[in-house]
Amino acid sequence: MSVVPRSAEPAPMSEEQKFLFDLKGWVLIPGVLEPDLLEALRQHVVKLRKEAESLPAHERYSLAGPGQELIDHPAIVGVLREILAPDPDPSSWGFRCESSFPMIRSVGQQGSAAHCGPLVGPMAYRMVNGQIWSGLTRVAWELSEVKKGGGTPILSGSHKVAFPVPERFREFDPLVYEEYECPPGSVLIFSESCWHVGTEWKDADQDRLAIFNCYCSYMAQFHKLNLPEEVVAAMPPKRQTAFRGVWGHNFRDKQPNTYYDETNRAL
Ligand SMILES: O=C(O)CCC(=O)C(=O)O
Repeated sequence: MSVVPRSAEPAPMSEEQKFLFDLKGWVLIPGVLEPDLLEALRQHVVKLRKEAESLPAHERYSLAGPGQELIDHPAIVGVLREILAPDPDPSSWGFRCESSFPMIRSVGQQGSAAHCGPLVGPMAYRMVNGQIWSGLTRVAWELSEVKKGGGTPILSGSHKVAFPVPERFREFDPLVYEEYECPPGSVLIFSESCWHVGTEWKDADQDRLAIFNCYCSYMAQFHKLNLPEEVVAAMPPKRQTAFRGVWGHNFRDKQPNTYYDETNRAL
């Protein structure tokens, strides 16, 4: 566990993380959020879910207010650069953030049923020539302590199955789904091509508070963004590029896709 200040220079994804991500389809980076940011995020999630009207309209999003710090937090940038796309130039990210939701889960509440994302097509997980491609990547920020069995256990390795997943593993089974535990302020990064499940929250002492963000590269899109432009307008310029339009190159104007403006926004 080591805190990564939000002003830190992002570290490259380590060889160990690459190995684990390819093997299992996920990595967990424990305890990275600074205490003040963690507290601000926890309060933001509670407000979003319980008293959203107390926030100005453009802050009623998990990508707004303190939530915007997570979009390109240095604890995840090195991983996203490696598994989605490197920065095309110093002013823009290679990744795009395309959906986000805040979560409060209380004791006895169940999350999503077991499911997985695409196994074929542009979003499907691939490993080619020593390079990971995790076309649709989920970044789950755990803002409460997670004990084993809580959180979002993953069927490790199912991002690259050779056989169809048998019916009985299409629901949570602790023998095959890998559980994790972590302190508040941790981040779980996984390929949506993995089977994963929101298990029943069993901790009566605290709710699960979390923010789930989803990423693609600037050349692909899965979710419709549905984010008002005022939310993006409140961000610094490089962060805004995580919400740009989805294309690789504009031959007519000899222009690479390295900017965000009113003509180049994700839908
Ligand atoms: O409910 C959960 O813990 C997981 C949520 C999730 O992965 C999803 O909605 O795609």
